[in-house]
Amino acid sequence: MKRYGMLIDGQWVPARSGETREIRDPADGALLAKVPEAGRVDAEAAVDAARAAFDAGPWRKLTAQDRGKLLFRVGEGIRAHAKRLAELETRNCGKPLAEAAFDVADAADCFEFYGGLATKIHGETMQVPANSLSYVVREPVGVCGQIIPWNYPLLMAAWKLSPALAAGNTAVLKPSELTPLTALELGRIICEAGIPAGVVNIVTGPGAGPGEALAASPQVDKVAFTGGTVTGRKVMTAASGNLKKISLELGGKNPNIVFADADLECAVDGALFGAFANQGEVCSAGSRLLVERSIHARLVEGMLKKIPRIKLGHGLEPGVKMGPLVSAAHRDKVESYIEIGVNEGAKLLCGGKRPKGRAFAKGHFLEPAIFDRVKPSMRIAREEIFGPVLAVIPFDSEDEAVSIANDTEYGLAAAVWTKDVTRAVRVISRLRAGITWVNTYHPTFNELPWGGYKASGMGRELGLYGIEEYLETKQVNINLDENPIGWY
Ligand code: TXE
Repeated sequence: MKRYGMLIDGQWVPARSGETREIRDPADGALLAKVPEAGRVDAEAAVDAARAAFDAGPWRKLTAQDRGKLLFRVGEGIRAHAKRLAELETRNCGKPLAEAAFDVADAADCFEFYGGLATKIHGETMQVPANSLSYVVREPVGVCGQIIPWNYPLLMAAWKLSPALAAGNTAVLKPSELTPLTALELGRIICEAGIPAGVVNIVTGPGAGPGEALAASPQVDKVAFTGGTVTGRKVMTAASGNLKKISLELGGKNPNIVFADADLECAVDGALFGAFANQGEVCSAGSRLLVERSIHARLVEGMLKKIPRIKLGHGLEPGVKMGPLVSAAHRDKVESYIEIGVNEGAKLLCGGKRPKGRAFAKGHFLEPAIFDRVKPSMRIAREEIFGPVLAVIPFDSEDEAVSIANDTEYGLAAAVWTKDVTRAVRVISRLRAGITWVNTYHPTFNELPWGGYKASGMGRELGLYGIEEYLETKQVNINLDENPIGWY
């Protein structure tokens, strides 16, 4: 069991209250670490440090090239500790080791992507109807409050910190209270890379208190949040106090649409992976499987044949494809949806139960569930469950598929499976979602914008679009007339 401090102004400190939180392995309940349980005052101290580092520290004087080099060093540091970080991620949030290892490499890539981008931030010169040299410069927004969830703890920290730092901001990162460990390890790597004190602060604690303080603080210029839609609304309301800039990445109820002409084997794989990767605890999970009626029976049969291959267990065990859910409370929530689905009249084809046996006794495991005969009006087809529960909805025509797909408050991701490229392009253009795939599900690239339409959030992360969220735009007008204006 390790004791962690949190990172404020370059120091590893306890909570002012002295309180700590136990961090446990969701697969077996083992005590992994104790971390400070920050309160509002700790978050405020971290904001003060980030404010001072932005307003008066050496950070703002660094060249973009130097900032870029520091980010590359962070990427290298992540790679140097990749194995340990992946194991820690698996222990803390439950995901299988292969998935954690992928996330760790992706986090390093993300720092490198934005390390490269630091030197490509530029403005432009404008012709204006006056004798003026007029140009536009891009500047950092300032102090960024960054609140992240528990499903991709290290990767979300990378998605938030790397564009903010590339753009020259300072940050206070608040990991989920359930999964702070890899973010704290990242803090260590960031310090070792030579990023000055106060530029990155990491506050561990719950939403109530430190999370709220970050969202509301008048000293914070921008808040970036990834999490549930209900919390996103609260963050947005709190952020309105000083009208801080805001970006939100929220939930989804994403349609994965399979047409009859799709390659069936690929579609079966894509449907399962879309729904059950990372235990289904993914905002972009393909949790609604829309299937053309003529292949419905064959697709379902194909999935049921493969479901036993999704081996449950501790994510560190070889061959395990699905770990536990993140917490007992979250499993309760997901189980309540199994009950809701059954009561609504959907047909539970498999899963939805706690697996039996000693290996599972102390973990928050749940067998992957597939519901058939789901109606678009049912709650299991409308609400984000955020667990291994797939709702299968048959359709008869392309128009009907599009209409069901778009009939949701969300608009994060969507996919289409078909061999007809014209249809693929046509359907994708009609889907109201920010992230779309054809004949695949889930690949995510640091180069491309990530974010949703409608209640799935606002703003975009990643790629060139992602850094925009961390930049202000300033116009500069240099008068080239030498005479007084003579207005009066
Ligand atoms: O998330 P929260 P929870 C969805 C998913 C899940 C549901 C609830 O459907 O079942 O949200 O999960 C911090 N002010 N997603 O409760 O509350 C909190 O400490 C400021 C989708 O775990 O959104 C954590 O750091 N911050 C999702 C972060 O917000 C607050 C990922 C996320 O927690 C706060 C996770 C407040 N008032 C859940 N309250 C995705 N989009 O990927 C909490 N927090």
